[in-house]
Amino acid sequence: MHTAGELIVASLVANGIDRVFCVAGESYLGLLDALYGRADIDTVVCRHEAGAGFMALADARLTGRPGVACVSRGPGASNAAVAVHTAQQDEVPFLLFVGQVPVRDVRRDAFQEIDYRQMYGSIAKWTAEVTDPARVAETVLRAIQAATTGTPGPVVIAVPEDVLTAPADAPPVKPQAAVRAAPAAADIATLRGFLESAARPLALLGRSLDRPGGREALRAFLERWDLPAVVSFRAQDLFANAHRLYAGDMGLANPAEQMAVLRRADPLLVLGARITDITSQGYTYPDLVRPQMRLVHVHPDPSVIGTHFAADLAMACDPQEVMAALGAPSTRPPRERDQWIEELAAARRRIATPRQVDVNDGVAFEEVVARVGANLAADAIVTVDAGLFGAPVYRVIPFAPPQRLLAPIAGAMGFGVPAAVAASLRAPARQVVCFVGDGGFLMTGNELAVALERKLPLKVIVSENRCYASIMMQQERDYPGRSVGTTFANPDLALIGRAFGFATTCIRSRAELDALPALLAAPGPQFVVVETSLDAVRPQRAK
Ligand SMILES: Cc1ncc(C[n+]2csc(CCOP(=O)(O)OP(=O)(O)O)c2C)c(N)n1
Repeated sequence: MHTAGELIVASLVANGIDRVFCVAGESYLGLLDALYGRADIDTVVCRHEAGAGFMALADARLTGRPGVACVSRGPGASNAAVAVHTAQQDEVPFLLFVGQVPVRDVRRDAFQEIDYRQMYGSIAKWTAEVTDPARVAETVLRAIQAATTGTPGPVVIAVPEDVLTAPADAPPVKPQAAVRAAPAAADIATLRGFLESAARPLALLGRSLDRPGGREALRAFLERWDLPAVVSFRAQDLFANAHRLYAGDMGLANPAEQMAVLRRADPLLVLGARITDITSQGYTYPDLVRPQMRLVHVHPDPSVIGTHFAADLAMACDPQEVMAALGAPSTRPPRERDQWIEELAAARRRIATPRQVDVNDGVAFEEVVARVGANLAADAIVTVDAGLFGAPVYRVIPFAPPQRLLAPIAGAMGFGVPAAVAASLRAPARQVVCFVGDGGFLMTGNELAVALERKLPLKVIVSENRCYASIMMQQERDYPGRSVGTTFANPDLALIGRAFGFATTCIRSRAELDALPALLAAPGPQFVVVETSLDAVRPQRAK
């Protein structure tokens, strides 16, 4: 006979989960105890529940399995909320286990009690509270299923402390077969017709392709069909950015000239992407609600098709199955296709070419990014926090699989460092580089303690400008001369890096950028503080 806590852990292990991220709490001692002495699951002790959650998300993106975090009730669960929201917007399978007050006290407003179904109601895919040990197995099965199917996302499982220690007489939950809907033959025939005759087709690639084998299948498919593609928001690592068919990304605000070209696409084949706010340029691309071109929307989750944009062909099925079913074209593409591909590439080249800006107040961070991008290992993992420093990462680094980009689609500050720690833990032999601003670094930089403890060789590049530049630049544009609430004083960041066991370098001038290739190639952990120019990103200057 085992306890419910032991049943949960055994079920996670049976489903391939080999790592959990946690901050301890008295409300889930029974779950912690079930992790005791297990060699098949690694318990990573984090310093803040946001960090634990972000680490679980990064781990999930690298493994394709749900990321798992365990946190305490009330305060712990509140700290973890940012990761739940990020998992929802980023489409990441995430299981958050929360210790709950004892069953007898549930809904009494007991010490640190929260009704998680209300708290997480609009940001989790599913929230469960298991008050009966006999229903633990069923809940874990449904939680994994909900987190991983359709549009993957976060599931919160609250378990009262006395349920965790109660006997639970059920075998561990075994993995469920994957749900993969195949396309209808008639839809494939229609889509073949669209693509074979199209002079200006365009694919828009999304996160459903971010899975083992997805990138390889995608590249082969695009090449077979001579089909140019843009990637959805922050999904640059789906397809080689230097490829002739890569037409760029849907970013925070694509230039009007590029959008004018993209607007002439026909058909637009949305492959495994949700057409979200940023990907659709604020619901303006394609035209709302009746797109100007033929729209084909392929997504495993029927609920994301036709939510804002009416599709001419709606295929609620697996995008990889669609690529396989399409096979190869039976005719050569129309003659105009080459010219279209060149037009798309030219529009992107204008944005992606790194610029040199002469400034006197530090280093233009774009030059740091360009130098790092040119010196990344072929299988590097790049993590990015939210902030203005990150903008060039998406424009000028030519990502190519198996390189990975882990950046929060939800735009959550604090993601970068924990994501890098989790990535380095998962793949210690790969080069892991984290770009983070001084604002974001002081939110979750404390998770470098895990890097210290586990001797992780990650490279952290902090952009220091002593302000929330992303917001301050908008203030300067909209409220000239009235900056408030956006500047701050910093502690000695290099000293912080050293305190966490990192070799530390400060870069204050363009000439000092020459140190970067060796720092990136160094075997151990490196912490680089860049004195970042604000003049280089001020609104009146060329962006
Ligand atoms: C958790 C969170 N809080 C606030 C914001 C709003 N926000 C977006 S970018 C930004 C500034 C980031 O500052 P920093 O990390 O120093 O980078 P910089 O913009 O200066 O390059 C802020 C406050 C956010 N996205 N996430």
